[in-house]
Amino acid sequence: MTTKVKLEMEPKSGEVDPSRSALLIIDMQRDFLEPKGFGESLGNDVTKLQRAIEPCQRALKAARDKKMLVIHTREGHRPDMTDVHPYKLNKRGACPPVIGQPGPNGRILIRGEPGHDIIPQLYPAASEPIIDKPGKGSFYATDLEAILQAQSIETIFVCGVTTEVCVHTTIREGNDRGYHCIALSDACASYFDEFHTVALKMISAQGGIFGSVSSVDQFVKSLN
Ligand code: TIU
Repeated sequence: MTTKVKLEMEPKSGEVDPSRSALLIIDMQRDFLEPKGFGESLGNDVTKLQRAIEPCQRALKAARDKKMLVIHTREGHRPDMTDVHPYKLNKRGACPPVIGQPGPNGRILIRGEPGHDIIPQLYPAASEPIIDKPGKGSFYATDLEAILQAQSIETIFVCGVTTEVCVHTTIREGNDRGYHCIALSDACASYFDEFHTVALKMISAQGGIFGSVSSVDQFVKSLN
């Protein structure tokens, strides 16, 4: 038997089944949130992303308390970099190559390096799957869909960074695969304030063209 709960969300509030829901925490990695990592090397102010940490912690606690499936993702590449395509590596010369360069947290965006790992504040429990992804979307070249199908998931609560890049790409991919993707607005963050705002609007516009938008408070309230 399923027990659905009410959730306030845009564009239309409704019911979700926590037992068929997952919390997906996107790329809360040191390389995006701490100085001298990937994000800062691209010219960004990493403190803007740190705003999502506390809301993500609250969402994570609520999901863990409810025994909801929690999945973490990390963007990154093999140490030999054979899975980095030329466009991603140097963007046709638009900026110097960053991936694989040495930094204080190891080689940037390379699996196994300290900077590639998830920040301590949101560190995955041993039982929580971690998806290592080479791209922006969490479905591309990963086994995320196999996990969601095996666990009978129909709704994905999405948080993490950055709103308009990896969060958005993942929500678009999830929507096309038939999942109801719900962004938790305050638990997402961008290096660009205006992109964060517009990216969230784009999800719920047109009757929820890509999914829905809710907040951590509403998520926690729905689970209590
Ligand atoms: N640069 C940027 O905004 N984001 C990324 O490169 N990856 C993610 O969003 N995780």
